[in-house]
Amino acid sequence: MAQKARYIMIGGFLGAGKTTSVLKLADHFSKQGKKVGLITNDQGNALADTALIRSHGFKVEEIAGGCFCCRFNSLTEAAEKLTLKSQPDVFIAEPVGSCTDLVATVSYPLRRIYGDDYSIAPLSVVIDPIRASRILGIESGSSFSEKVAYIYRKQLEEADLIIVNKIDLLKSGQINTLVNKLAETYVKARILTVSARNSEGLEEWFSNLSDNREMEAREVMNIDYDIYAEGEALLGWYNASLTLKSNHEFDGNVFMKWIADRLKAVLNENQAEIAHLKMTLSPDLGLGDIASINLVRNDYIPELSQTLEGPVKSGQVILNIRAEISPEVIHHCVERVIEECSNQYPNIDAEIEHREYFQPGKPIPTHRMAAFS
Ligand SMILES: Nc1nc2c(ncn2[C@@H]2O[C@H](COP(=O)(O)OP(=O)(O)O)[C@@H](O)[C@H]2O)c(=O)[nH]1
Ligand SMILES: [Mg+2]
Repeated sequence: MAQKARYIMIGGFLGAGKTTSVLKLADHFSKQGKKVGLITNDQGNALADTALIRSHGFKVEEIAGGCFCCRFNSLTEAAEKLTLKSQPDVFIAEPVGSCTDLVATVSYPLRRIYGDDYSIAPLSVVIDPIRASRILGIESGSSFSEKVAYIYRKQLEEADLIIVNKIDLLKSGQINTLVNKLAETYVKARILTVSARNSEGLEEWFSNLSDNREMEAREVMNIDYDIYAEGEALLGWYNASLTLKSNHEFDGNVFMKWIADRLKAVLNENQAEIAHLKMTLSPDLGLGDIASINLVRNDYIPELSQTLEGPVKSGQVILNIRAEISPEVIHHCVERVIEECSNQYPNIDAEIEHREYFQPGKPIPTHRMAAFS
């Protein structure tokens, strides 16, 4: 019988560093000569992560309009499509950052129904250490309200591997305090510290995912779906794609930074707790390079994680914002910044092609199963 494909899920809250890690993991397997298929997921359409992953040359399928657990059949269809295209040895899936209960609704059903096709890796949950320290009460600073924090803690509770990411941002004392708190609270999880951006500590993590060992069977986590749904409904979701056209070449990196800085200021004015603001710019001409900018907390700066080498004349922007505030408020913030942009950059014509803003609906999983025996 042919070797089973490996199914790896990298979970974690919005902005934790899942996509950054997924790209590193995909590189890791590619270097070993393995074929990789990636699956992204969003509650809406037009996802910056998909554009980003594609720009790195990986095969990717996007499941739009709902989470993996509620669109389980789309997940297996996406894997089948990738199989038809390129027969991946490894599937790496990034679930929506506000999702939890993935073991019972995705891992176990995959194992039970498709166990002959896939071997299921342990579930990794990536965390931003500053966000986690606030949620766990180790540090003060603005944070989400209790029902959103409930989802965050449930994600940690079901993790086989808790990946404390971005350790480049912390002093070793702070890392130790966080790791100790996690270890005493989430006793079943293995805790690893990494910097996905700097490729620090990744080997140990990736070696835990690479062999063909099946994830351990555990009791299904208790979760209150009403609190989970209320927590998700406190989050505003905003996705847009815009076309940019200009008579003159302009610096796309400076342009992106200007927009992200203004969005941050306007969202802050409106007391939105920013979970993740992510924006990509794909020039129409060029070799497929794209710029990507991110903001993951109100008190941080928008960072360009990928920049364009040359100037741009036209292109496509994808803008994704997730924040604890009503989606209408996010919409008004974006409208205001686009209007300001037309004054700041009168030569650039920005036209919205697609736009949606909403609160995620109540999660209704396709399956919810106990561990395989
Ligand atoms: N300082 C630092 N930033 C990181 C690291 N990993 C990811 N990031 C940044 O965190 C932000 C969110 O990352 P992303 O991978 O999009 O998170 P996701 O929402 O969980 O997929 C981006 O600005 C990344 O560049 C890291 O190891 N160190
Ligand atoms: Mg992502």
